Amino acid sequence: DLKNIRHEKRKFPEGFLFGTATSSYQVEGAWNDDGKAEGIWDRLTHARPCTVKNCDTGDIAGNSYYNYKRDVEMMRELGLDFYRFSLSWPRILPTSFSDQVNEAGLNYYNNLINEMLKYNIEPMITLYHWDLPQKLQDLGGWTNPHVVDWFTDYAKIAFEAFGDRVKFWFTINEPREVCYQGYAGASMAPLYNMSGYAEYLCAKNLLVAHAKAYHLYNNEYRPKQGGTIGIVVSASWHEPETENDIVAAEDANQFEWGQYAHPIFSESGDFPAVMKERVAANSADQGFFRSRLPEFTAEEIDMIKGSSDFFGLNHYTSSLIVRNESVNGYHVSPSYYDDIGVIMYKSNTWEDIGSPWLKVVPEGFYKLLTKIREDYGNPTVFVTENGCMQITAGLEDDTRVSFYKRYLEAMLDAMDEGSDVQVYTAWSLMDNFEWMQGYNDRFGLYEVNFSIPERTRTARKSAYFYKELIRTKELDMHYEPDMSVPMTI
Ligand code: GBH
Repeated sequence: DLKNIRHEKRKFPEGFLFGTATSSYQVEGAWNDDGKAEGIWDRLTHARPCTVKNCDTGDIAGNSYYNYKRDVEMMRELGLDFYRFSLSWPRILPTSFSDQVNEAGLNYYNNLINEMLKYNIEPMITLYHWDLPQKLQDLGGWTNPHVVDWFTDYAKIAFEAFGDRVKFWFTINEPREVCYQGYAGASMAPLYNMSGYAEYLCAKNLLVAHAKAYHLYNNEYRPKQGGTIGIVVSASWHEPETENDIVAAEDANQFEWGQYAHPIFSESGDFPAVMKERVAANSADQGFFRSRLPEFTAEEIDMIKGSSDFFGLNHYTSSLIVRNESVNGYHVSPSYYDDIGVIMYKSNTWEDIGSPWLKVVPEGFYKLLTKIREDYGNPTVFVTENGCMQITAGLEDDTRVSFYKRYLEAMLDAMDEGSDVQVYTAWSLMDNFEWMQGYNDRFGLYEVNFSIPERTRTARKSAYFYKELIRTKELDMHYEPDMSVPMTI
């Protein structure tokens, strides 16, 4: 599968950082221990259990709340420079608001952070990776503009508690998934299913909340704590089906991730022009008095512009794009996809690893990094997630080793042409609760045995590969991990 190898071995630049990532709801478990409040994923998995594959829940997950020492041991085995994890808002703020802080929750994160620092592993914290307190959801969650205050109060508590030791902060993981999947679609908590409205309200509030938290850190904490902070955008590459679909593919890029990147990283700020035009035109045709896309004020545009020290990028796969203006009723109207006016699908020439959405398309990663460099003045990029799943259990994950080799090669190609990528993060350190796919889709460098209380973790072949990559700071396309050697620190 490693056709057309252009380089046998390639060095990473001096100072390049390698890590892995997880998120709180996906690994912690202990869903109501020690004063943790209910989050939107607790509610979804308990109240509508079988919307998730196999009726799985994150009640116990990998039990990292109790297994954090083993987790840090795995980081040491791999030789990670850093570990990116997220804080559970409902674990830290039992009332959702700033009046009470759960000491036990703070202790858990302090223990994890201190254990990592003992071994020189840099903690990187995501403030929000999808587990909103249920009480805030009852108030409308990200569609309520007051979420801006709720989020910045929570961020302040986190900067105060951990900022003396934590120098890398991510405000929000994947706004597109939060807003589209959670509020427009019914594929993530809270399953709002209000496409055409709710995702746009969410997008505006989320960007303002992010920017307020950024400026809070920048003004009050950076001077004394000296860290760096930004947002994490999920971006797929959108490839035109034919020459005729080049504009359509660009529209898809602008809606799907430009919606969040353009307000922050472009010169002009604000939502992308094409998005404002298309939603306004459709809204007028549909008889609305105003665009379904809310406007930012001039001050908001200014505040959001530049509010990220780096471009945090989660990238997995690509889609093919073909123009479809819905004249034949392909999309419900009004809806987000009706507003974009495209159909997205997967090329049958792309490598299939058993997932409907994740096809292996390394050249899409190269094209995406190139576009980010060209469109936004070559921002520093932190690749905050990249990886692939396996559907069946097992340690010999050759497909994943090949995935990593080829995506890393594509990333190095973009870096050779000037992309300023400084950080790479494998998703994930270990198997975890893969949202609507439950424990079916496994992304771990370490396998987790979910059928025994210990939740034992075992290194896969890809863990051996990643360890060697980090040890040598070199991508060797021919490296074949030897799993007969025990994994040690
Ligand atoms: C990331 O999202 C998340 O940050 C992380 O928590 C997650 O575990 C990881 O990816 C792996 O999925 O089934 O056709 O509706 C990645 C972006 C986009 C991936 C939507 C799942 C579902 C497509 N996600 N996609 S579909």
